[in-house]
Amino acid sequence: MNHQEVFDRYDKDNNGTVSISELYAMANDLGQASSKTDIEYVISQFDTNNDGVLDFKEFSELITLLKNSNQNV
Ligand SMILES: [Ca+2]
Ligand SMILES: [Ca+2]
Repeated sequence: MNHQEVFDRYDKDNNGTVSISELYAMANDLGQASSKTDIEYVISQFDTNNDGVLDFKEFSELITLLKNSNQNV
């Protein structure tokens, strides 16, 4: 899957951003048992415009990092 496909898959409500709850669902999907606190931390690391959610560009950075750490996404 390319980044756009991953983004579309996890942007469940198709509003163009991945929220904490959407990223939480993604982490569970990937077998990464994460608490909401972990997810909030991840979002804070990638949320460059500080709106509390990840847009495609921000999400893409996260996917790049996950791929580099050999996560199967
Ligand atoms: Ca969304
Ligand atoms: Ca953002």
